[in-house]
Amino acid sequence: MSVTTVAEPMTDTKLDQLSIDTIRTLSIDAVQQAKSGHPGTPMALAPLVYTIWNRVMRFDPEDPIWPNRDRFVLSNGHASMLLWSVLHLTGTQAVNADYERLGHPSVSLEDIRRFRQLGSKAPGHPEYHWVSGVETTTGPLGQGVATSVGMAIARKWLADRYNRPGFPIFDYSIYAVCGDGCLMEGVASEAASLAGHLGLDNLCWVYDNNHITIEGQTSLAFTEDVAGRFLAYGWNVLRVGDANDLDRIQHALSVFRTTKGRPTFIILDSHIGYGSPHKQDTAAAHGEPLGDEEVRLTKRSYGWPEGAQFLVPDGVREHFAAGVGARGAAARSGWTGLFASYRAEYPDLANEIDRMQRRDLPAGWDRNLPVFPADAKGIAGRDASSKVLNVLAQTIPWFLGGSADLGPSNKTTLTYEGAGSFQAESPGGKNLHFGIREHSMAAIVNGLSLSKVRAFGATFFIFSDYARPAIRLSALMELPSIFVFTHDAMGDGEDGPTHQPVEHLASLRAIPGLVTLRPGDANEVVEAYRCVMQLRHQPAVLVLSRQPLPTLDRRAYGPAAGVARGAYVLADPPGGDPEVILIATGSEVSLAVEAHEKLLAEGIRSRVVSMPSWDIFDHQPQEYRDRVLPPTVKARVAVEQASTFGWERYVGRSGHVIGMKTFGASAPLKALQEKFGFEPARVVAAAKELLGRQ
Ligand SMILES: Cc1ncc(C[n+]2csc(CCOP(=O)(O)OP(=O)(O)O)c2C)c(N)n1
Ligand SMILES: [Mg+2]
Repeated sequence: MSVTTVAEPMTDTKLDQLSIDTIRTLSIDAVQQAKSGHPGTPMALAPLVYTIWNRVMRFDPEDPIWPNRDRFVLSNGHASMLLWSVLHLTGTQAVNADYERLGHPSVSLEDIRRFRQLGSKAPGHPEYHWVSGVETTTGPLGQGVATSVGMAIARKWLADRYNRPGFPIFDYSIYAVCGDGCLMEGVASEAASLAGHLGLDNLCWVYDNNHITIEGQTSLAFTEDVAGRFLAYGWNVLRVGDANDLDRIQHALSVFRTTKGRPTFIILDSHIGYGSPHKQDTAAAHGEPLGDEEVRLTKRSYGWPEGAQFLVPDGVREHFAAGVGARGAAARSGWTGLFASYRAEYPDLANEIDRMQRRDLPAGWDRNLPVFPADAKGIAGRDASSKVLNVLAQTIPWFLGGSADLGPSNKTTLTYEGAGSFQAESPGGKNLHFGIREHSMAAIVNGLSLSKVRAFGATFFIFSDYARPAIRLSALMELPSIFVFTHDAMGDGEDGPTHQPVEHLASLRAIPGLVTLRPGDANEVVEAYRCVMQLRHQPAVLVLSRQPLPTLDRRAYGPAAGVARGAYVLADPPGGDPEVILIATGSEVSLAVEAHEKLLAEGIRSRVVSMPSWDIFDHQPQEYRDRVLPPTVKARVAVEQASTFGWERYVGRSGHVIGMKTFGASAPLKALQEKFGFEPARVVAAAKELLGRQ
């Protein structure tokens, strides 16, 4: 067979096979060239990915961010060459972070030749922020499928709010491909359970049932009845016994599209390393190059020119153009026309969609935000947050979220008239009930964010650990996901050390690009939200108190708007010129203020800096940072009910940190504050010691 030129008209069947083998051989060659990567799964799943993309998916390579496109998630991200091949062969165009089309392909053949090399648009794993056409970053197994549930929830919500009779503005489907690894991960189970409960019939997972993982056969560790499990979750379960049978794959996908009330799970029996005479069906095909000789033998088995590398035979790109290209272009142009009529009939809704797609906020989104009067008794961070959330959810129609079964404790439940609960029968509800599934909650919030809905997820701060892998991905993807964590420190006293975060702030502050905010009073909570809502490409964590915190009198102290700069001067000695600086966050801000008043009374010139966010402060100009923390003032005390880890950067080597070096304990808050030294007298003593004024 001639593969470089098409001498006679090719049948569609031949072109199907040629296209599939192009994906396979590009994958093999790229891994071989890189001397690292995962060839086996792309070799096995090329027919699946080909069928989804070229026969089924509604996706226009000319506009990979068209809002009503079908979504494709490669949850087994190690098989990234599947995605790079198909993005290349479809000629998918590049788009930048401002959603502008750049006029060049997203993944070039040169990128594929430079698979896994610095700067290549074909990196080791699919990366959302880096390559257009990637719908979500995958690689940590289980994340992709869990995120796909968020995408499916978003689609249901969007359809409910924006579709009108004759105007199916949002009616896309979500396809996710996963392997054994994804299905062993807890996060996938959490997400599948919720998807079944919610009856997400716009969601289809295809399971690559190849019985192989890295250590060998799945019989080593994974012998459950996967089909039975998904049936029990309430999914429709289908099976395709041969991963090379395009028609059966297509049929299963068509069953998915007509199935109502349940998500679909397709078990696809495949052979990892398909076509490799010595490596097929072995773990050796998973994660290393086949080797030169095996590459030759494999290409021979495909009827491929053995010496050719990175070959895209004539006719293949055209075949994709005639398949997904033509179908996607027609669908997008039909939709564009439909949306123009929709805009004429429903201008306000169309305007909302426009803004949402650009991650803009509606005009006047912050007009009703509360201002809290000074109050010594004060209000808990979570209660202030509740008021803010209920305002924002009304002024920003596409802002929604929920908690992992802690709504009443987190105070994140939207209580205003008509907020509603998101359920299968009420997909317009704005309260999401994630159940006790923190990890998938965070992944689902990411899926919502990827769908341009503005979303938050909530739990106790201590359980942010359960969500951390997905929080990390939100930062890596540069998504404006919002995580609301209450019970920020020792305030949950009697629950004891299992419920008292210690290292969590340090751990989240260490995630690049994540904005972590721990506001010190109710007005700082408001300002923290004001700041967070305006982020377009960064996730944020809000760390809020369970117990009331005094609402500071802003006529006497610095304005809470300083939150926007990460840290600001809250209190100074008369005339300024401090000799000691007290730096605090969250519940320790009022403690620092108390200590400051005592120091002033003793004639010590102290300054209080409220520092709700390290991340934001670190991004301020040097001049501002030096104004808040003058380099000449070396006597500095930081106070925070959390691990002291990292505070040296602000207090310097000569400073002092009052924080946690051990786990907490089970006792009333007052006793804990005394035991661990979170009392004004202790702060005063530390300041005086630094000044040598004992
Ligand atoms: C959370 C997580 N743990 C471990 C890994 C490392 N890892 C990558 S692939 C893989 C095996 C996956 O097996 P399977 O999903 O069956 O993929 P196949 O080899 O069949 O393609 C492992 C353990 C990972 N990427 N993510
Ligand atoms: Mg496997």
